[in-house]
Amino acid sequence: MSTIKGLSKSNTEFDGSGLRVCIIHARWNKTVIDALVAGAVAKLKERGVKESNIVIDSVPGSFELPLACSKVIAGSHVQAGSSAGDLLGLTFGGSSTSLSSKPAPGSETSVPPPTLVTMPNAPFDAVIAIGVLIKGSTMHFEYICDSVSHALMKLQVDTGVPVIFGVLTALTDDQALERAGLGRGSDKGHNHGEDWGLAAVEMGSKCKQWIEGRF
Ligand code: RBF
Repeated sequence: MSTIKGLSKSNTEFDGSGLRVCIIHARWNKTVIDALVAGAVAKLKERGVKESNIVIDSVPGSFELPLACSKVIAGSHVQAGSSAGDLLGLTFGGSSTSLSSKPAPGSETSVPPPTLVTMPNAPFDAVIAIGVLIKGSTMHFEYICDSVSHALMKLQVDTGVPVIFGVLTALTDDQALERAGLGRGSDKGHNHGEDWGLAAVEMGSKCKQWIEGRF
């Protein structure tokens, strides 16, 4: 049966080429997280956001997302104001892969050296918070869902920086998989990470316009 639910397409294709976006994701439920992050990145790039202007970092779980988003928003403003950074053209830790300064113990990946990029020091125009909460047998799910969603909303209203709500709150593993386009049945579902990438470009562009009094 068809449904009336869901996101309708915008009439405008927003241009992300002048935007800088940060993705912060939790590491719980990694299979689903990886697909959602990939979906978000694909749509950011499709809308023209440069790879060097996509910063990605992780936190342990969804409960850590609001604080992390708050700190990266603040840090990007500090970075934007830092004249040394301006002169050197330093990135916020590399480019579109990681903010982390050290490779994980035992990992062979090292953080690339600072590189010259087009827009290295601009404050983030949008932040995407990605987490996957799957209901268990205790009350953790309810507490984390409630506090994280409220904190992320408060953060975007307080800072004026769009914080995209990329937190899946699923009752079962299958619900989570389907919302990342990984469904185990014939219907694979839809990758909501793609919607979050598009939402970041739309909200980042619109907020830039609105703040200048252009409507
Ligand atoms: N974090 C998630 O991102 N998704 C989860 O489904 C999730 N479930 C949790 C269940 C329990 C019982 C606990 C203790 C933590 C869970 N967390 C989950 C981690 C949580 O977001 C946070 O990282 C930790 O509580 C440390 O602050």
